[in-house]
Order: sequence, then structure tokens, then C-alpha cells
Amino acid sequence: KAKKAASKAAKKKTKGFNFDIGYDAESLKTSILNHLRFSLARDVKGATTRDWWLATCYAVKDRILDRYMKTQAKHNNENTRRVYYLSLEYLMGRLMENNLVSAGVYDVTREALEELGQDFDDIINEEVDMGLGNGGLGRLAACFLDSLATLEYPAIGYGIHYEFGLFRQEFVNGHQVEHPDNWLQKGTPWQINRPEYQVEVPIYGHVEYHFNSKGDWYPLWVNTQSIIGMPWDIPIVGYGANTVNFLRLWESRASNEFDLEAFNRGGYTEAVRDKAVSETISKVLYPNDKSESGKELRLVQQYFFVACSLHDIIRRYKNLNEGWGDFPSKVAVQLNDTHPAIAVPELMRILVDEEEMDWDDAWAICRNVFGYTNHTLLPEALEKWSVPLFQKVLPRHLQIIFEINRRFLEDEVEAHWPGDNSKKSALSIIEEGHPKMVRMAYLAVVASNSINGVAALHTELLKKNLFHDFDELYPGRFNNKTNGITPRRFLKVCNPALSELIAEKVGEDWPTNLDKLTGLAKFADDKAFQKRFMQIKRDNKVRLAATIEVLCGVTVNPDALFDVQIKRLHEYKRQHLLLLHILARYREILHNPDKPIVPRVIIFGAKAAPGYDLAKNIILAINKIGKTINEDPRVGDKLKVVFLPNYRVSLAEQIVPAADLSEQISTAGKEASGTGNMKLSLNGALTIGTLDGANVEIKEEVGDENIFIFGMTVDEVEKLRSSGYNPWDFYNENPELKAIVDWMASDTFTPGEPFALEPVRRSLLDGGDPFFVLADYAAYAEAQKKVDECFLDQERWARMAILNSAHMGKFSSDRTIHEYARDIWKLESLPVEK
Ligand code: B1N
Repeated sequence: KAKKAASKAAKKKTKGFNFDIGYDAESLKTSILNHLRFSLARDVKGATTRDWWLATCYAVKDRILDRYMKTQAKHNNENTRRVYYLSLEYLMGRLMENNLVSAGVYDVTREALEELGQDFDDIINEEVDMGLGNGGLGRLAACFLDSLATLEYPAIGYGIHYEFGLFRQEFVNGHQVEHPDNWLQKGTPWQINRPEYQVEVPIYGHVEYHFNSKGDWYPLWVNTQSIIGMPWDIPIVGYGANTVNFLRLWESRASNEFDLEAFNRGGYTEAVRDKAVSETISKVLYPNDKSESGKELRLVQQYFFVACSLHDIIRRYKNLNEGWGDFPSKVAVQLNDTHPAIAVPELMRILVDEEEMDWDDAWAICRNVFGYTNHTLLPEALEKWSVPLFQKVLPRHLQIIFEINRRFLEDEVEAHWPGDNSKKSALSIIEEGHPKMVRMAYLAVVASNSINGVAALHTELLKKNLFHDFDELYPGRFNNKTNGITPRRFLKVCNPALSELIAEKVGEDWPTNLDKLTGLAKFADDKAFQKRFMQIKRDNKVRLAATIEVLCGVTVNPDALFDVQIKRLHEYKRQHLLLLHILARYREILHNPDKPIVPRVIIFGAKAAPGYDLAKNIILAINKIGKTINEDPRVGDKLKVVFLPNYRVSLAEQIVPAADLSEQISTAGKEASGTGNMKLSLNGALTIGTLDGANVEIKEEVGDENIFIFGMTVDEVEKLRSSGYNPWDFYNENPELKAIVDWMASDTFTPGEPFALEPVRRSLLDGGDPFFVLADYAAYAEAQKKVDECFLDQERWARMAILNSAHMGKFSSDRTIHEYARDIWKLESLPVEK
């Protein structure tokens, strides 16, 4: 009561207080200087670049938080429906430049810093990437947050506040070496700690049965340990909008009571040890793109952040609503793959055990709330948890999953396929075996009102294969939402010169109306426009060349064709197919030294999961072969091969605007969508690619004549596989291929270590070449020949590049988010007034 009175008094006394904040260069200058002195205790005299960076971020943050307060007040006052995006990964990259652009203070901040005698670019470069994700899935989550705020959808992202993000990569003698990513070391000005919203969640323990007054038994989850979840919020600024949403990341802490108990027992070291265990949960991101199951800590991470997030969602709901009736009309929860699928049994547990709701009512709520996005068909990425592990970590949740499964099999599967026991075992959420396994994808499907794939082809394959029977059982629940990328970060911010040219031709509003880029098409044959377009590309290549010089010590010619493959290192992505092509070019240069050849710089960026030996061997092969080629005087500028270390979002922002050719060469049917393909094409790179993932839709948009498609289709791959694929046949029948595969693994490239590259060769031959590298090789070589021919005709190339940019409108993540909001979340945009 006293507290309420005090807050009322404070409100009265501050009524009419003017919180207005200036948005001109002068106000920013004042703010920056104030923060330097009063937030950082720094004198202008001794201030380092880092100090200036922090002070500038704080000054900008003040302006962002003003809008954040207004946005959250509006969302609460209107008790609006929201979407909650649950993701174990967010690859945010750097935040400063994007926040400046989105908040509309880029120019004034630049000006303020210039007046203070500071170099803007140096300050931008102080920021380390926020790399709390592995690859496409994590970056997609970050692009979605950007679009949600820009389109003014009420949305909150939830995830883990990892102390260490994805490892920093270094090459030592060509080998990948991993270092911890200590991204918090320099301080991170964007996050806001929210101790008032910390939550405590139970884990481990066991289930007991008790009787209530009516004599009915009920389960009780007892003897649990508890973990504290401490929220850190990152504001998400809508571009050119007043909406500022936020991303809430949970850090794990040891609970205080827990410590005290151990202290009272006199077990000091025990208390410290248990504390360390609790605080281990949010320590580090698992560095595996695809496959990561069986690890207890990973299951604990998933449960921890899901339990904290649901707790937070329910607290917010209860603040403004009575009873559970409206819950599904206020809350939509999107599961970013199955990583947060424990939300299903956790919500059931809360509703049934804590809120004492009937099972059927609770289940109806679940099914109204959840949507599930599948991101891959690769079997090793389909999460399965062993029943014994589940029993140990989350015994009550396991019971609930068994009950969900029992009802699903007895009611739904039995009704649709009466008496068919093979269907029951095929569709069971529990896979029989030793041990039994929980199939998380089936759990997510059964509990969701929408299941979507991330590109048209991927969704068709989901319906045809992995979820075939579910599609029959739940017609209409499966749908496609082709991925997209934010044109703010991946064009406006990373390619300012091209952005200006585009604005001149199609208007300033293209970043929020990307379809406007079609207006460029009519300039595709305009010589003057071609010249400007290609000059911008060349300037970007000069800048990248300087970076390559610094990072790789290799001098490259900006007039060569910049051929780029940037993505995680995976066999299915087939970096080794490009490597074979590199060897073919090298061989050609040596055999026909006088023959003219289109000069190329091949640029790789990729991290391999630390435990993925073959992927690491492919990195070694590229580095060793690259070094030999780069140092061979017979080659000169005709061919250079560089592997940029520590590929990450901020490095992508330098490579993407400078690429001529985009390598999207996965085995058909394996890449669910890809998103790098979109970024590169948007910036005027031509694609050489297979009919896989979103490449299919890129081809539809840009037209067959503006893309280099090659290789087997999904059906052809399937046919070859079922007829018994033997890579030796392709090796023996193609003398060039045989020569380069043998050459690759010879000690030419690894003098003194004759077998160093044998693993790559073995995987392609005795290993059975599971991703059909050799089978697609000839078609790939043919397509590369066409690339060379096109590049010789620079006007033709310019025309094709322009048409690529012009036709990427579909791949704005704004379009994707509109579709999710309309079809899945039933969410309305809620503009925030100034
Ligand atoms: O998700 C991206 C797609 O564009 C890519 O094609 C797809 O490969 C990627 C387990 C994954 N699928 N699955 C993962 C990541 C981490 C992990 O622990 C699986 N990543 C993708 C966005 O839709």
C-alpha cells in the first residue's frame, strides 16, 4: 500500500515533466560528452576509441529507450496480442550502425563525432559481433526481429544470454583452431539488466503421488533443484518506425536459497560447486550447426530458457487478464525448430499441475498457441532425446509427453488408421529401441496449429517424406514460409553506395518496399547505369581486397572475378566441389600457360564444428591448396584462393557487396532454404547453384537466363541413390576428375605430410560420396565455363547483375514476416505514435 502511494505521489510530482530528447547533431554531441564523463568517468583527454564508442552507444541508447518506453506502454495499455519467438540462437552481429540507421540518427551521429574529432569508422569497428548463433537459423531469427519491429508487430524474442558465443576461428598451418568468444569482455552497451523480472525454475528431482481431499491422486514434482533466470534485454529498433521491441536473453544463476542450504550443512565447497553447475547452463553456445543430441547440458539449456520464457509470458498475461480464457487470443508462440519444443510439456505442466486445469482444456490452449518451423531434413539434425536422460532431468515432463503420446495414438491415429499398429509405431512420439527416444519433431507437430518449412521445395519434401502421414492426418496445418533477409542490414547498411544509386532510381522507400527494386530492371541495358553499378561493385571489391591483404596476406586483383562461398562448413554444402573446380583451373593454367583465362579470386568463409573432423580436413585442404596456388609464380593473378578466418556477420557485410559470383552448390534436397544466396544476389552477385532450397525461387524471380543452374535434381539424386551410386564409376570415366582427385590428396600440397588430405579423398571414393560430389562434377564444370564466358562480356554481366538486384524483392524478411503474421500468428500491426 505504501509503495503504491509513493509511486502515485511520484507520478503526480513529475506530471508535465518534459522527457523530450534532441535528435540533432548538437544534442547528440552533448549526450556523448555527458556519457563520457558521467557514465564512463572519462576525460575527453584520455578517452580511447573504445570510450568514444561506448559513450556514443549510450547517447543513441537514450533515444532508443525513449521509443522503447512508448512502445511497451502502448502494447500494455492496449493489452495487445503478441508473438513470442523462441530460439536457442540469435546471430545479431554488430548493433551500432544498424541502430543508428533504424533510429534515423546516422547522419547526425556521424556529424557529432566528426565535430568531436573522432573517426566514425574506427568507432564502428570497436564493436565485437554478438554471435549467439551458428549460422542461417540464428541469423534468420535476427532478421525476423528486425522485420517485426520495422512492421510494428508486437513481438518479443526469447533466448539464452550465452557468456561465450560461437568460437573465434584462427588458422594455424592451415588447420582450424578455436578460441572462446568473449564478447562481453569489452562491455556491451546495448543490454539492459532486468533483475525485477528474474525467475526461478525447477529441474531434476522426481515425481511423487499424493491424494487430494476427494481421494484422487495427483502427481507432485519434488526434490527439485532450482535455477535463477536473470533477464538481459536488447532493444530492437524498427527502421523508420517508432516501435522498439526487445529480445530477452536469460542468464542462469544459482538460486540463493540453494546456496544457503548448503552453507547451513557446512558444505562450503559443495555450495560453490553447485553454484558453478547452475551458472554453467548459459556459459556457452553449442557450436554445432545441425546435430547436437545426447548432451545433458544441451537439454538443460533448452528447458531452462523455455521455462523462464513461459513464466515471463504468463506473468505478463496475468498482469492484464483474468482467467485463462483469453490466453490463446493474446499469445502466439513460434518454435524456431525443435530446440524450444520442451515448451509443449512445460505449458501443459503449468496448466494441469499448477493451474489445475483439465487435460483437454490445457491441450486445447497448447494447440492454439504453438507454431513450429522446421529448418532441415537432415536426419542427424532431427532431435531425439533418450528417455532415461529425460527421466533424470525432467521426470514430470516425460510423464506428460507419454500422456500426450498415448492420447495422440489412441484417439487420433487409431481413428484415422483403425487397427494399424505399424502406423502407431511409425508416428509415435516415442521411438522404440534401447534406449527409447523422444522424437521432438513429432512432439512439436502434434502440439502445433501450424507447421512450416522455410522454402517451397523444402516444404514439399517435408510433406512428402518426414511428415507424410502427419500431413494426411492434419490437412492444412503444413505450410510454407520462404525465408527472407533484412534489406536494411544486407543492403542499406553494408552497401551504402549501391543504396544511394537505388534510391535515386526507385525512391527512398525501397528498404521497406523491396519490390520497388523491379524499377531497376529498365536500366539493365542502360550503359551509363551499368557503368555506375559496376563501378560501385569495383569499389567494394577494392575495399574487400584490402581486408584480404590484412587477414590473409594475399594481394588480389580487384578486376578478377570474385567467386564467393560463405556459409558453415558441411559436406552437404560441398565446399569440396568448389575445391575440385579450383584444382581444375590450376591444372589448366599449368598445362596451357599461354591460354587466356578469366582471372578469379575464390573467397571462402566458413566455420567447422569443432568435432566435425572431415569438415576440418576440407578447411585444411582449401588452405593448403590455396597456399600452393597463391605462391606459384606461374599462376600470378589468374587464380587466387583465400579463406578468410573467423567468418561472422560483420565479415559477411564486407564480403557480400563485393561478390561477383555466389556459390550455392548443395546436393539437391539438402539445403532447406539458404539465406546467403539471397544476400549475395540482392547485392548484384550472380548465382551458380543447384535446384535446392530457395535457389529454386531465386531462379523463378531472376529468370533462367540470369542464373547458372546445374546438377542433379532431387528426383535424379533419389534415382541415382536407389539404383546404387558408385562414385568410382564417375572417377574412372572422367580422366580430368580422376587426375584432380588424385592430385588433391597427393603430397604436392602437403609436403612432408603425404596423407594429410586423404580423408577428403576417401570420403569421395571409398566413403561412398554421400553428397554426390563426383556425380555432379561434370555439370558443375560446364556451368563454370558458362560463368567465364559471361564474365568476358562485361556488359552482359552487368545486365545480369542488375537484374539480380532488381528481382530480389520477394526475399525481404518483411514479406516473410507479413506471411507469418497473416497465416500463422493472426497478428495485427500496431503503429506507435511519436
Ligand atoms: O536454417 C536456415 C536455412 O536457410 C538453412 O538452409 C538451414 O540449413 C538452417 C541444429 C540447425 N537448419 N537446421 C539448422 C542449426 C543449429 C542446430 O543446433 C539445426 N540450421 C538450419 C534458416 O531457415
